[in-house]
Amino acid sequence: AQRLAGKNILITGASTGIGYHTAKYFAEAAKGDLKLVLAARRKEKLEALKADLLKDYPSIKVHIDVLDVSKVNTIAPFLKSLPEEFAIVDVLVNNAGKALGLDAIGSVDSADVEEMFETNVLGMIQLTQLVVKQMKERNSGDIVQLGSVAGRNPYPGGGIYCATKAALRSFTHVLREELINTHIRVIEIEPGNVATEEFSLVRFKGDQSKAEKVYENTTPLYGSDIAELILFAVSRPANTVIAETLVFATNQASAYHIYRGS
Ligand code: 8X3
Repeated sequence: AQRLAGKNILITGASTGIGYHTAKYFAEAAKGDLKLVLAARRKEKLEALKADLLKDYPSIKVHIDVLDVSKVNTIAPFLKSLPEEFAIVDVLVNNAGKALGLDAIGSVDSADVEEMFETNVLGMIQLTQLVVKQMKERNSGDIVQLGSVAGRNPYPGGGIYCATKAALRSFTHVLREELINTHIRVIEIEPGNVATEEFSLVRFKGDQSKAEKVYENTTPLYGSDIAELILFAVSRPANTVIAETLVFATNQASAYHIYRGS
């Protein structure tokens, strides 16, 4: 908690899933001695989360703002509009991301291709470029990248999503290389199957039964499990960087292999 004291944490995709739980875990660990910038597309969800956080930790400072990272040219104005006390980002959590469909290459809707690349890659790159600039000036900061097992084990039907996460992984490695002579830490978290409220629902465009099948007969990871890891990584001492973390549910061994009781 001491290591987080007073820090300003910017989380994208903060209204739900891993981002939402990360906001809660940081608030709890810092006992409210923290600043959170929570960005997502849905304002009502952010407002509810902010109210919740303030109820539990009256001393916490929370700034919420609507941001759709896929609209890349809105990212600079979003950063510029941060109130002064939130303007310096100590920890950037690049969490916003999505998978759409499981279509074979040749049949992937081109709007889906664009949406996945704009969200997972172009938006993430733009935000990182802008934030790393200020981190370099101060020679401090943490950048947490939400990768995926999909970036290491590409699977049939994941032609685009896996490519976005491989791109994130490559970009992240370059960033760590380039920042080698700084105090900035680059942390990549690569979850396997995580049952968040919406990941699979979004992938299957609202088809509840398809979404539920992903986690059927397994005990998956939950958003809170990944939030706990992000918190752990960020709260290591300054001489330690959790550079990569491939993390599975106990009954998963690769993107292709999940034990479902048979
Ligand atoms: C999410 C994990 O296996 O659906 O990044 O690609 S998977």
